[in-house]
Amino acid sequence: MAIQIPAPTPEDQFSFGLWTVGYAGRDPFGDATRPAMDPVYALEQLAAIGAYGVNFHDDDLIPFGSDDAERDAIIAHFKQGLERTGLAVTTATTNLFTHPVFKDGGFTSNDRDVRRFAIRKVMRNLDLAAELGAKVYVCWGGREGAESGASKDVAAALSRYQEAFNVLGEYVVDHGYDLRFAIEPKPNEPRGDILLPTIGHALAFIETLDRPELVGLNPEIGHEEMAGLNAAAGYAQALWHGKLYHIDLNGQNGPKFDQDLRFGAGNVRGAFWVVDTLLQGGYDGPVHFDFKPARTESDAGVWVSAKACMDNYLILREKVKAFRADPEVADALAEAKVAELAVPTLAEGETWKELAAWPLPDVEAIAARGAGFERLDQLALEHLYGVR
Ligand SMILES: [Mn+2]
Repeated sequence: MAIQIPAPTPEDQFSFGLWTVGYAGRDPFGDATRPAMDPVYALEQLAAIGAYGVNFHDDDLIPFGSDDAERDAIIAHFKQGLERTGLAVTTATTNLFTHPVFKDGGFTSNDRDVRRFAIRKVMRNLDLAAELGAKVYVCWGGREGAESGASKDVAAALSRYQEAFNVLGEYVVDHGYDLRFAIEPKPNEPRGDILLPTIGHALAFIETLDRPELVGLNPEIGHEEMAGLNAAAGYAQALWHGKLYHIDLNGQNGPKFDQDLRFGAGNVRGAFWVVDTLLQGGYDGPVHFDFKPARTESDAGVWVSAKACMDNYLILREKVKAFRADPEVADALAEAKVAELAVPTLAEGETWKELAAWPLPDVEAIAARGAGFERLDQLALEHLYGVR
């Protein structure tokens, strides 16, 4: 039952970070297996495979330590590439993790000079992000954390994290930039334990900020699964809070190192439910793939795996739509009382007093009812396996 894979369209808003396709294959145990990639070459190849947009860390585009003349020349060259390829800059972010100065973090380093430098570095790239039309500014605090107990006062670190977002929120408002921040949670790696490790930690933190409306989430499938969490459920909660400002789709096989597999590889079943959650929840932002092409691959393999991210999303979207349109699924959903969960537990005007007076039903008879969830789930699997 082969399905026709749709071609990507601009409405799909598929985007890739320069650091994704540009990953040269360096890992903690081995050197780069591919040469450094020119950002403008990345734009050309992304346009050729049908991508809509591109993202970058400041240092992906402008090498750390470049002087103003070098910076201006790089930006001019990049803008020409954008114009030639028609790619949009959907998102930008800051590298607060590679340079040794950030070895104890950026916003939450114990060293105050580092914290001041980190905020300055973000402010400078916010200017470029706004100039290039980005609407979301991702903040992944990979170095914000610790390996040992006494070295990091977590409460103080959270206060400094809060301070950084308050200062940056003021910066964006004062400059009139149409930009919102998206925090990307991750449990560990590179730090032993990272601050704001899950969607839930980040959601609670955001509500403490001066401008909580300016800050949402950029959940990554792999990061949620590294923590043993259900990524689709996390996306659903972020949507429920109105905080799903951006998404990082990729693949992961359970709690282990951050694999950053192409989207759709790894936990396939989880990927199906992520796509379903995004469609059901009406997510309408960029669909960003934060993956690393395997270091076994040549340049040709990089573009095979990048295109596969989009293809796998489009394949899963077709399968999710077919699942949702299947009359047998509608019947199974009804049997499983899925819609009943949307009915408030108390009737309109009812209070605990009416509930206390409610004549109890036959609890044993209710307990004996089957939920019908297995039938519903098997229908989803049959769509996923391609036999329906
Ligand atoms: Mn990752």
